[in-house]
Amino acid sequence: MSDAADPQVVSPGSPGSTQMLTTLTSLRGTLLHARLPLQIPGVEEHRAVRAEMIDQLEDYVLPRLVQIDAPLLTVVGGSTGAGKSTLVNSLVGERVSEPGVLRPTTRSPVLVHHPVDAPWFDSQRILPELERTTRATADPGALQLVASEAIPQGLALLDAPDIDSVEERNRTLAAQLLAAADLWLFVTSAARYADQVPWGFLKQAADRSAAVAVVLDRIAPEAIAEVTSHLARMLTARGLKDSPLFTVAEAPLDEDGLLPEGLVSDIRGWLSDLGADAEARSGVVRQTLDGAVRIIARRTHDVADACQAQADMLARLKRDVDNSYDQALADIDKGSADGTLLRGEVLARWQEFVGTGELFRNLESKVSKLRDRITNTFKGKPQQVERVTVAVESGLQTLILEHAEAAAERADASWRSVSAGAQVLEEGGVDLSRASREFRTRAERMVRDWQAGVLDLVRSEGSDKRTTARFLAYGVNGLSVALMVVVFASTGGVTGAEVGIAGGSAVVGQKVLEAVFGDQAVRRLATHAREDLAVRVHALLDEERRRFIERLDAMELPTDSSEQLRALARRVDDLRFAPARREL
Ligand SMILES: Nc1nc2c(ncn2[C@@H]2O[C@H](COP(=O)(O)OP(=O)(O)OP(=O)(O)O)[C@@H](O)[C@H]2O)c(=O)[nH]1
Ligand SMILES: [Mg+2]
Repeated sequence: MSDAADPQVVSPGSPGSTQMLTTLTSLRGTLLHARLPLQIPGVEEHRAVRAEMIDQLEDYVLPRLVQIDAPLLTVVGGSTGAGKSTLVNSLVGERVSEPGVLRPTTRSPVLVHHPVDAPWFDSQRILPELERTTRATADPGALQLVASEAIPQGLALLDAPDIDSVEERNRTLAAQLLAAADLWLFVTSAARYADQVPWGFLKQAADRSAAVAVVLDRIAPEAIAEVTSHLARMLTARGLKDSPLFTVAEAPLDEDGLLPEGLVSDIRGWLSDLGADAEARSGVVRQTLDGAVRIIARRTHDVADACQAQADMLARLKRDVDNSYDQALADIDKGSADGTLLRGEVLARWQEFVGTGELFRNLESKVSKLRDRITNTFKGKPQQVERVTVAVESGLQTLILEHAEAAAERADASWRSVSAGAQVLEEGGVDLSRASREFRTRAERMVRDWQAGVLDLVRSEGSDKRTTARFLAYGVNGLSVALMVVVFASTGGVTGAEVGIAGGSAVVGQKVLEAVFGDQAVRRLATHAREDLAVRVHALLDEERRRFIERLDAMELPTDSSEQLRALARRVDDLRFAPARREL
C-alpha cells in the first residue's frame, strides 16, 4: 500500500481539520448555489464537474472529516463481467451480491460490513442520496446493506456496478461510488486490463492519490506471470507503482458461485490485516482524503472559470439589449428633433394652419415685420389646430413604434446569434422579436400625455398673459402646436432655415411664440417640452427593454460565485499547507 500521504498536508483530525471542515462545508454551499444555467460551449463538462464535486463532498469528504474513525470503505470497481460480485461473494464466503451472465449484472450497490459497524452505514452519513435497504434490489438509487462476521471490523466492502457500462446510470453510479471510497479494489480481467476506460479511472485515482489495490481476475494460470508483469509495468508508468497487485486465477466456481478458498486468501488476508491495524487504516484514509481535497480545490478553479463565463455571457446579453434600446432612444430623439417629423402630414396640416407663400419668401429680409403679419395669418383658423395636433400625434407614434420594433428585432437577433441567448429566448416561450402587443396603445397614451403636458406648459407660462390680444389670438391650443413644431425642429438648439421648408415652418412657430412670450421664454419652453418627451419615451421603452432583462433575471444566475469559489479554493490550499508554514 502506498504511503504517499504528503507530510506537509494537514492531517484529518488535526486542529486544522475543523477549519477545513468549515471551509469545505461553505464550498459545498457555494457550489450548490453556483448553477451554470446558460448554454455556453463546454458547459456540460463543467456542470458534470460541479455535480461530481458536490457528490464527493457530500458522499465522502465532509462525512470523513466529521468522523475520521469511521470504518474504511473499500469499493470494488471495474468492468462488467470482470468478476467483482463473484470476488465479493468469495471474500465474504456467501452469496451477498448476485453475480450473473446477463451483462451488466450489478445495478444496485451492495455494502457488506461487520455487524458491529452497522450504525456507520445504516444512517445517511455517507452517500446520503442512496436509500438504505437490506433486501436485494436492482434499484440504482438504493444501497443494500449486508452484515457479515466474515468482514473485519473497521472495514467495509462495497460491490459497485460496472464503470464502463452500456447503462449510463451504472457508469455515473460507479464513478460516484469510487469517489466515495477510502480504498479502491479495482478488478480487471486478463481480457480487459488494457482497455481504456479502466485506465481512465486508474489515472483519476493516481491524480487524486486515492489508495488503490488492483485485482487481475479470471486469468488463465499459464498466463499469470506474463500478464502480471505487464500490468505491473503499466501501473508503474501511470503513477500507481505503490498499489498492491493481486491475481486470481480462472477456476471453476462452486455450487454457490464462489471461488475456491485458496484463490482469494491473499486478498482476504490483506484486508483483514488492514482492518486490524488502526494506524494503517488511518494512513489509507488520510491519503485518499488529502488527495480528494487537493483535487477539489483544483477543480474549484475550473468551476469558478465556468461561473465567470456565465456572468460574462449574462453581461453580454444585457449589453446587447441595452445597446439596442439605447440606439432606439437615440434614433427617436434624433427623429423628433431634426425636422423629420415636420415632413408629410404634420407639415401639410401646419402649413394649412399658418399659411405659406408670402410669409416664407420674406422670412429672411423682413423678420422685423413678421410678428404682426403672423398674428393676422392665424386669425380665423381655430379648427385647424386640432388637425395639427392629430398629425403630430400620429407622426410621433409612428416614429416611436418604428424604433421600438427595430430595437426588439435587433435585441432578439443578437441574442439568437449565441446559443445562450437563443436558449434564454426559447425558455421564455414568448416571441420578443416584435414590440409588445400593448405597445401601440401605450405609445398612443404617452404621446397624448406629452401633448397634454405641453398644453399645461403653455397655459401656465401664459397665466399672466391670458388677456393679451396675441395670446387670445392664438389660444392655448395654437401656441401648444407651435411649441411642438419648434421642438421637432430643434436640432442643435436652434431653429433654422438649414432644415429646409420644415425648418422654415418651424421658424413661423418660433416667431409666433416669441411674439407672445419673448425669446428667452420660448427657448426655455422648448427645452422643457423636449426633455419631457425624452423622459416619457425613455420610460416607455424601458418597459420594452425589461421584457428581455426579465428573461435574464429568470435564469437566476448568481453573479458573485466565481470570486467566492476562488476565495474558498485558496483557503482550502492555505489550510492544507498550514502546518508546513507554521514550522517555517
Ligand atoms: N469460472 C469462473 N467464472 C467466473 C469467475 N468470476 C466470475 N465468473 C462468472 O462470470 C460472470 C460475471 O461475473 P460477475 O461476478 O457477475 O461479474 P461483475 O464484475 O460483478 O459484473 P457486473 O456486475 O456486470 O459489473 C458470472 O457468470 C460469474 O459466475 C471465475 O473466476 N471463474
Ligand atoms: Mg457485479
